[in-house]
Amino acid sequence: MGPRIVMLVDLDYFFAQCEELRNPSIKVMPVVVCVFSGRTEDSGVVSTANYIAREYGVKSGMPIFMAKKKLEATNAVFLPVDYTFYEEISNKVMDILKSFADRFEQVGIDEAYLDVTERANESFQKGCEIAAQVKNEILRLQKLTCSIGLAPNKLVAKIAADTQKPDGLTVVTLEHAASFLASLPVSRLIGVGTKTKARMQALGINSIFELSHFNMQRLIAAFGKTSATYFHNASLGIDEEPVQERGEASSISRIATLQKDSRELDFILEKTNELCKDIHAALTTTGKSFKTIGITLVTTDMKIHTRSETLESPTDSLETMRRTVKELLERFFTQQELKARRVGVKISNFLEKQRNQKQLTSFIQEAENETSVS
Ligand code: DCP
Ligand code: CA
Ligand code: CA
Repeated sequence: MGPRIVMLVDLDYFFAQCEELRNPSIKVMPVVVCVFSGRTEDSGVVSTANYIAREYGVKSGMPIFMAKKKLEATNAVFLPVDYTFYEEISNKVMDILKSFADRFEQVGIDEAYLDVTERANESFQKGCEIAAQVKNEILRLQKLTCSIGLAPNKLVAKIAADTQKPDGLTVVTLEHAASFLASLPVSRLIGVGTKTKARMQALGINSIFELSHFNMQRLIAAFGKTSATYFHNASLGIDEEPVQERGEASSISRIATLQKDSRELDFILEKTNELCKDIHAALTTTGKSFKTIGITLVTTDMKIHTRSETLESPTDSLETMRRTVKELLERFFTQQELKARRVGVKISNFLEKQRNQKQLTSFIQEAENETSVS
């Protein structure tokens, strides 16, 4: 069997592009979509901005007042987020994408992986043609531009899509995957966040090339076997994760009432840690792993708040569940002054447990054996 043909399709400056769709006259101006927190007129952060606004240095996550300063001398438009509208458009685009895929996996409101190996007859050339058709259809039917990465796997497809934006199509074949990645910083790999990046830097690893040549024993000593193996394989552009439909709308959740209303993290964690343990026990019987972890908080005013986090890769780890819940709670209580009355934890987005890591390891061993024979 030849290499797979996988694409990642990501819509360009999505929320802002949706706003342009609704009001095409703003297309020629800097457009900034904002999450207004309501405290003062300008408090809150930038959700996203169109590429005209980005030329002035405006970015997702930036405080609104800072974006306003950068765009002071322009006719910039600042608009509030309208998730319902964006979701409606997202659903229509996802339906189009599904029609092009043997296998389809949505990974966010504005992006999805498509496995097109079969319909491309395993031809990368044909895969490129399909990618071009996808771009045309989204433009024709929804008047939206997107950027696509086409590669032998999800890992490389995602990075490829990010290299040319907006309206890009970046193709990386199996033969070129490792050299394509080599010059990029390690932070471009999924799973290398700020902390991991700093730890790698301390080991003298900055580029993906350096990571790929780093002594395996030392890498294991620093990150543990599972992560080290993942990083090593990723640095070579090896990734066997299948493109797969998200698990049915199933989830496991538990909720409990606190002994007293509280916003004290340690007190609340005692309860959520118990809930996590229960959920984990239930999960174990399914033999599945999960990608999304959510919390529900019923506050003293009886309002229900939910927050969730989707991980880069599936896990069945109780520790990860607890850690993520802790992070979500911390974030919630820094944003809100309310006390919690009831707390709940939910995991969802289930996937069958995969044997990838093993497959990857044996792949590497085979490769090493070959070298030692020659
Ligand atoms: N988003 C957000 N806050 C962030 C990042 C993203 O609210 N810190 C929202 C707004 C984006 C959408 O998610 O439009 C998709 O995020 P992307 O990272 O794909 O960014 P964009 O689509 O906006 O831009 P790009 O053209 O770089 O993909
Ligand atoms: Ca996008
Ligand atoms: Ca995206």
